[in-house]
Amino acid sequence: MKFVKIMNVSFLTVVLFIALSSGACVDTTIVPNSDGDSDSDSDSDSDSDSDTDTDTDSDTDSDTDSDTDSDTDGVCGDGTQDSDEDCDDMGESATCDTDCTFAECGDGLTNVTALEECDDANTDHGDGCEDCYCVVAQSIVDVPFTSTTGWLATGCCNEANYRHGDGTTLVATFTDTLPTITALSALNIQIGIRHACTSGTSMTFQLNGVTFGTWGSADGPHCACSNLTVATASFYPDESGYNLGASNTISILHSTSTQCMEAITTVPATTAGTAFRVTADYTSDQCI
Ligand SMILES: [Ca+2]
Ligand SMILES: [Ca+2]
Ligand SMILES: [Ca+2]
Ligand SMILES: [Ca+2]
Repeated sequence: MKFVKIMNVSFLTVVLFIALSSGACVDTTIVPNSDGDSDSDSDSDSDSDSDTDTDTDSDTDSDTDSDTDSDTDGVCGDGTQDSDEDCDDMGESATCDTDCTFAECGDGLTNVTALEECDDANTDHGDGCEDCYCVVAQSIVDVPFTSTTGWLATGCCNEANYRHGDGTTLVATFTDTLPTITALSALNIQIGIRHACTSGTSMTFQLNGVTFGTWGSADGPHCACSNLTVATASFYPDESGYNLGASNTISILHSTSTQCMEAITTVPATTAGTAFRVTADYTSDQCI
């Protein structure tokens, strides 16, 4: 057999040599085949391979992870940690929340077993809930004389900054600035009082129309132009009448007198011109 193959190759080689050396015309023009491209295969793309590779990787791997486990789509609270749960302790635990997420401060879910008193979903301080502990925060609003109407600054007893006393009502308005996510727990309104002159005269203080305190001639400094005493009257009005985060009105109803009458002045230890200091204690509404 080897001898036959050798003979056949030698014979073809001789024939080809004779043809070339004899000047026979060899047509080298590429003739398009019927598929329209210029290669010599019979498919219709223009590359020259004929997809004869021996790729045998026809997805015959043994992947069997097609959800054949016993996952029941995560029922939180069944005691089994499913694939979509951080944990599942069949309720609240020191490390797991009732929604089957880890217990973390700041996730908005108060987990008392994890010693969280509150969780307002932020890391802010001064809003009543800090690091998941309830903290009474305090807001101080100084209400200046400039926001009032009807004040008199001169006249009898003008050593007081402002005075009145003719039976009219003086009004001061201010807007509370407390965070809206909080709840008011206590309210104190301080007023600097210089005079409550003449026996029987008095001032009646109202918050949004509700009386929260009075100050009369028997309560403190009296009408004497040389009397420089200033008293700080502190009142604790019912906080339910306070407009959290909104406008509030403090009114002073004066009694009538023909003499030097009532006067208020700057609240001691505050910025000059502060007619009222409103101190509000508040805490997270989650702590109420
Ligand atoms: Ca579960
Ligand atoms: Ca959580
Ligand atoms: Ca939490
Ligand atoms: Ca906070």
